[in-house]
Amino acid sequence: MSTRRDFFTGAAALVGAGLVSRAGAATLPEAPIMNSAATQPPPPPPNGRPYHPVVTLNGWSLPWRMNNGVKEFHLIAEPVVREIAPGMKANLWGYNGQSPGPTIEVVEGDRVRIFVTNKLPEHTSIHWHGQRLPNGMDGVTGLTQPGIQPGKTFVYEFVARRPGTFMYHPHADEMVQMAMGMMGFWVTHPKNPAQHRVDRDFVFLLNAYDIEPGSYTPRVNEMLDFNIWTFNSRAFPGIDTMNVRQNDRVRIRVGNLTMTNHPIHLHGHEFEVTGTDGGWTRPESRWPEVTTDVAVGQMRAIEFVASEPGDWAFHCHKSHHTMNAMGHDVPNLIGVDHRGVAEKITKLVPDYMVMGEKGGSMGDMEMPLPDNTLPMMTGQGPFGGVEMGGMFTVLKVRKDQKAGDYRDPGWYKHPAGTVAYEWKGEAPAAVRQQDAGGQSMPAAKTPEVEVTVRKPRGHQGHH
Ligand SMILES: [Cu+2]
Repeated sequence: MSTRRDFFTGAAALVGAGLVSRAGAATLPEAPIMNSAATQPPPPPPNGRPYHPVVTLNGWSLPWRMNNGVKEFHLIAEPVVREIAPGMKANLWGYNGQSPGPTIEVVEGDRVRIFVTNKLPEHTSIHWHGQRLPNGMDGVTGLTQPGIQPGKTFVYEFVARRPGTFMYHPHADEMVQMAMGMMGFWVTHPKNPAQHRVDRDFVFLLNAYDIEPGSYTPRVNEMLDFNIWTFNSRAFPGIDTMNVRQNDRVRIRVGNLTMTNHPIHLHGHEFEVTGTDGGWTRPESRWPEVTTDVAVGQMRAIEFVASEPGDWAFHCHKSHHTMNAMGHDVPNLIGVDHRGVAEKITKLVPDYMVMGEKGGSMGDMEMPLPDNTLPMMTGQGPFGGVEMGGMFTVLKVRKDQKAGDYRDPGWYKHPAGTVAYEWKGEAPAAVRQQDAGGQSMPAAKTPEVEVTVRKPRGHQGHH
């Protein structure tokens, strides 16, 4: 983490805006910036009421300054470069060096003052999604405040009345600003740290971008057809794993600021939805799930005891959301013998790619990719290609992971005899299904075809 030291040289001009003195502060609080997309383990709160910090997946929590009992934060809305995964960077808009912005953590009853400096080329505002606050602090441009013009700093101040999980995002030129990645997480911890206590508390936002393969900047006029699906603006294998100790009580809070719903699925464990952005669910209202849908603008907190050791997949269950760009516009050719056909189709469909007629494992396809483009499905596991991209990561449950240790323990070492294995005995005689007339159905033939692959030239069909 680095501190924006040069900020203070510009502070005088911002003080001159006349908004700071109204908040009773002589100077603006420092605006720390983050220059890494790696998960930053949570620091314990240095002052104020105690709480058990959350871990933002591939993110960080914003430090504050205590000023006469008020927690002061400084967010800077600005263009950032976010690494989506090794091999791909995106020009996004965010806060304090990253997109999404830093997580803000406060405690129920805290008085909070947030300075928001706009370094974007257009006006912005911040809406504190889900909070109870004075109407004029709700951050809706035109309705509750004028837009924060470029170069200006606004102050939001309210008491964090309700404990729970919240998000923040602009309510100004929303389609552009959210498509560019302006969003962040907010957690208000309960005043009593023993309440809703868990051992590990992970948070992240779901976000989506439309970035043409080979380019760096999202198309912001996209309404539905996004091609980069991310947890906290990271795509697998760039998403950090969630590393826990066996029998830890684990909470994962997921907020959705994309334009579609995401059924979030955990392997190996059942969980309960214990919270929404409306608050904690009542225990008698909960039921077991292994997948929970997170609709647009919603947050879901799920909880479970991580009792099963192993490397458990955790992902969106829409299969095209676990793929990176170019996963669509590709015809299904399973069972198709395309000897000689590819050439004809290519004349009709210039970007046509031939996938294997045996299922076409895209993870193994060696396609020449434009610069700054992620393979569609990728990531290496201990048994080979994972063939995933996008919204996918792994929950690693280990007996010997120390409390408070979030380091990656490496791949799971399966006890002998607990891994699916190849049958090496004699194959049983094939039994054919009989049709209604008692005649034997012909077996499906697997044609032998050489699969050729064309380099995709773009993303036609989107315009
Ligand atoms: Cu999804």
